[in-house]
Amino acid sequence: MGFPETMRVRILHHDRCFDGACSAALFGSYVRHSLAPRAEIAFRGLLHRANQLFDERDFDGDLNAIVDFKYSPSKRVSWWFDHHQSAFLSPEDEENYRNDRSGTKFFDPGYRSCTKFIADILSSRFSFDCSHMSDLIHWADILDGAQYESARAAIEMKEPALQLNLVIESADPNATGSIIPLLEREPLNAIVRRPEIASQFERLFEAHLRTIDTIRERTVCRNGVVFFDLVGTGLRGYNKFVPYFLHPDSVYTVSLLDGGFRAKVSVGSNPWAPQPPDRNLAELCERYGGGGHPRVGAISFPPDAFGTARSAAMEIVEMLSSS
Ligand SMILES: [Mn+2]
Repeated sequence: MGFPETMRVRILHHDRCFDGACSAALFGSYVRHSLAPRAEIAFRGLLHRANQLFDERDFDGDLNAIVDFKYSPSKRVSWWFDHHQSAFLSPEDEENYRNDRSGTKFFDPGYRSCTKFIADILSSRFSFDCSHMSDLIHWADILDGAQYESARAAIEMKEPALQLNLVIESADPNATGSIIPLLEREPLNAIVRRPEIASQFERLFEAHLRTIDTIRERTVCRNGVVFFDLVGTGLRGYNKFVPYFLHPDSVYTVSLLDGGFRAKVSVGSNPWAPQPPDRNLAELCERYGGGGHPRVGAISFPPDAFGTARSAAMEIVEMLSSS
């Protein structure tokens, strides 16, 4: 393909997400090796929020790609990959995607990870050999698909991929841009041994252990549904498997927290539940303007709308308790 030598490629990815970072690294590798070898590549993280998700000015590359995040009908976006069930902000966006004939926009909610989805598309349709990133593809599929052997393994974080996941999930918005290029060049165990990553992990892991105690103190578990409210604790997030480590017999978790730029209700299900969860959590969250996957979803409310968020959380607890 004939692109100018000074071409700029902007890759927008789900921020603070291991699968989003791996998806960006894999697509970046394709750009560098096949699509536009001389292009200058820049990454930008995208987060779910209560108001507008996209700003047209974010699409400032000569070529713009979105990976592991919602669809944008913008004419400036030429590549898109997503596997979230709630990929479309509106029926109009979905219609726009269905009518797209570019051949470079892809959606399959059947995939556990967007990284694996991109790898399969790039190898089958664009003859791109993804084997140099097979370890990353493997781990993105395990992490995004919650395929750990146990809740204990998930929270002990002995594997390098789990350690890097903690660093990425806790990063400041748009701060993973320095980690993504490493994902293509270095094995995961080398990345987590880098002093700047290792020191972040140590600090975050200490905080993670304290978070387990905070959640333990604030948790109510009734009819298989775990609920906790972290507003006022200063916690901006938590490892989503902590509730199942604390309550192995639970089926669902509903939580409320102050995410800074949003009041966030998270709804999850226990991958190791004694009886498999049967409620579609993406659909449940969509009723409140949120979304996600069948097994895990979230709703973003405006930053100070804790009352509204708490009411929604309690309604969801009731619905899940009676199922
Ligand atoms: Mn994903």
